Amino acid sequence: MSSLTNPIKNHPNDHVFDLPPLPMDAEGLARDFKRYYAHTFGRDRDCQSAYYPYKALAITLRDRLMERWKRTRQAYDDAGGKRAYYLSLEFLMGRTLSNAMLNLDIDNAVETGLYDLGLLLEEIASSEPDPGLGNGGLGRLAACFLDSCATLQLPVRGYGLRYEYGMFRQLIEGGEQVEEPDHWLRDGNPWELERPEFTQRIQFGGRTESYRDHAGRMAVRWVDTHDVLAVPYDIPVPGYRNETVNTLRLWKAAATDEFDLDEFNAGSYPESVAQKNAAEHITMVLYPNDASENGKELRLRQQFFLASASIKDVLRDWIRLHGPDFTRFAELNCFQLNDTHPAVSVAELMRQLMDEHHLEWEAAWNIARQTMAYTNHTLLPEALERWPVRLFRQLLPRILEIIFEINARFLAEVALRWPGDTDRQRRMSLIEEGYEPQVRMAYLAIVGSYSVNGVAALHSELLIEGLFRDFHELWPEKFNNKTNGVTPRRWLSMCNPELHGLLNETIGSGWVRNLEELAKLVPFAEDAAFRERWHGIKQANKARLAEVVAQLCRVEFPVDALFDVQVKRIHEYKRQLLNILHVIHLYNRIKRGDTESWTPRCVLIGGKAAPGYVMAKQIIQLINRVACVVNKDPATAGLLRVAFVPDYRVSLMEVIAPGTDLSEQISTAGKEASGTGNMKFMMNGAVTIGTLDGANIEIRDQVGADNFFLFGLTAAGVESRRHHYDPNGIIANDPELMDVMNLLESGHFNQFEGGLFDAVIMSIRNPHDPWMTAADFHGYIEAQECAAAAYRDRERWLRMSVFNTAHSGYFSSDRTIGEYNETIWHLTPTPPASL
Ligand code: 26W
Repeated sequence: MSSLTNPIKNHPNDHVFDLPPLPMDAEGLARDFKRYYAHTFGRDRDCQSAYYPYKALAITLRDRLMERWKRTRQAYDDAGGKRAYYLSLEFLMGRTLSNAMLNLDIDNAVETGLYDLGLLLEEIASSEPDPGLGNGGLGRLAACFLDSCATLQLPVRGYGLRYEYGMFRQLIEGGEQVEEPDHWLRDGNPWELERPEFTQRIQFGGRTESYRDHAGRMAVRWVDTHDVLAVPYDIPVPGYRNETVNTLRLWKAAATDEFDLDEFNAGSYPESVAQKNAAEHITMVLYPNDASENGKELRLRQQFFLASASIKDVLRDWIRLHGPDFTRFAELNCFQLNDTHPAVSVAELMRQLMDEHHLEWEAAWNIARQTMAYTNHTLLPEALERWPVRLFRQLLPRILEIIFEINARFLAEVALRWPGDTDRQRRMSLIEEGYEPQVRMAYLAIVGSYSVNGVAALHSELLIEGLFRDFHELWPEKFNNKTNGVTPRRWLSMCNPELHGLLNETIGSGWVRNLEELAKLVPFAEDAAFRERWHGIKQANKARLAEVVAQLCRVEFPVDALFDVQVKRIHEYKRQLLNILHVIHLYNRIKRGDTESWTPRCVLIGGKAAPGYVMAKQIIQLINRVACVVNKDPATAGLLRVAFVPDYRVSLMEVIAPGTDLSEQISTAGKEASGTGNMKFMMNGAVTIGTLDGANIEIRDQVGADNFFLFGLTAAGVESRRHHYDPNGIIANDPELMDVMNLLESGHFNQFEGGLFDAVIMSIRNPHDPWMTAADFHGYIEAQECAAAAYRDRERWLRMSVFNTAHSGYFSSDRTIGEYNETIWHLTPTPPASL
């Protein structure tokens, strides 16, 4: 590549780049669309597939993004201000097309232009694959954050991996989860731009040796490595109607052109080609584990691959703009680590600065700990990443040396502060000793960062009182909270256009950028005509959801029923089991004729279980068996329906959130770091039934206790109950729970398959049940009864619904990102020159 001269670069003037702005009106858009459809893709009216219209439209829009993208880059370079990098193994972006049209403010023009050609935009948009490059909340949060950074015109770049296979597709067969690979890139991705010119070389394996550098100083080099190329693919991230287009840069692994000479000379040509293949496996597949680490070597390779490539990219850019002088680097750069997944970056930044750019330890360390910031997303001990020292030594020997050195210096600091407290040194060490010593990635992240944050007020509190207590004692100023948020563009404007319209008409359009303006809705809750329109929109959204449920689950959801929804990853701590116990309780009531002043209810549950998480998979099966029994029993007609929606993902949530009445947020208190689905439901006018956990607490504070159905133990209550938790006593003393357990234990939902749900049942009866499902059952069914009663009073419910939307302003990710910027990043908003 470098041996060729670039004919454009050497052109005597810049006019090759001077292009008139592209038209943004219906006619101009339709013209480009037709040209791409006919001339680029060679299709005509006989083509049956909606896929080519989608591709033609995508490229039409991408051209518009491209002009703004270049100007945004230019503005950031010209300003020379500080930049931030969001490092994440997951970005759950969802579909791009509708979001790009909304943010470019051409949704109406496109719709008109296509309509004139006899095409339906909605049909075209729904043929876009939904890229699932994330597991759940953490990955989707990263995507919402990028949207807000672009909308606030902050110079922030996302760095991630371009997985060939995203999150598996979930099929339900005979009530059980079956996983199917998701080859989302098969037909290409029109939104990405390959940038081979910025390819980086990443080292693995080998050994280290010391040598004297040109100045006679001792230095270390990492040699005999097996290298892999990292090729960047850029995805445009448009801000909301502001001309800014930021970048998400995803790395793909590619083999180098070299052969393993030893193998080659030994005559094993096929083996040496196969090795190249292995290099490309690094970015083949997303690990589908949510909240449990499994210590696989390939996963550590992915983490280092992301860290090394991204840091090299940033340092290359730095040298391009500032030359090889790093004195101002920390002042002008910062890295936000999305959980510990990219935490190896701390050591990798040190390595590059010392071994490749010849800085001394002290200088490199000062840069690392002034540029790295770490966000924790979970308190669950099983989700805390630890890597065997053995694995590090084999895969990343130089990185291990650096981690040992960081640890030695850190423990000396601890010893200085608490002389003789060896127990504390052992507790705080980056290395957990034992039969198989492990590197504690969270501790590496804390020691190497200037900021450590949790994702909701309670979560941040629990972190400093528990998991990170010792570190908080040492460095209290490092710790802070940033309550999560979600982007109102995707999660209100785009997914609920009817409500968007009503809001604009009622309070103006400022709320899209400044969500706190939704508070102006409060007085309208008292306006009966307004409530009627609110109701009409909700019912239309429920009808749209009911259609999807009918199609995917073969279950009819009548729109007058209460739509009660829980969608999220399946995990014991999230307690989908508690939800289904309530369903069984309602079924029992129906069977015993206890249906006076009944509220018809449709219960929808969805979510994926990690493929190796046996209990979560059984819970899915139980939900499906209960649904089957309930739905086909004539006694439940018009009273109760239950469905499990397969393959829950971003594009499904875009239909589910607007059509939901009651949002289920029922985790064991102290276990859900924040939750973000809870915020999407609230914005769309659902009322929450929930525990005092994560951001639920702040949701309730905002909307008021009267507009939230609260139940259950507090986080402190859960911990104090542990010592004397007696689920069997609770069951024996609660006739309704007893009835539920009896029906479950009788095998009513697993006829002819004795014992199928024994493990699930035993977990409820286990005195060591960490999730204390039985403890919260009674409170839960009482709160459900309150919700049912509230729903029967239509005007009361509508007021609650309006209040929920009206008080959701705090949960905009614009607010969250504003706080990250105010207290951690300190970036200057930098608008591009307009076209
Ligand atoms: C090592 C594998 C692994 C993978 C994912 C460990 C841990 C995770 C996380 C727990 C993932 C996650 O999605 N956490 C969620 O992050 C959201 C955004 O902050 C929060 O809203 C959720 O409460 C939290 O569970």
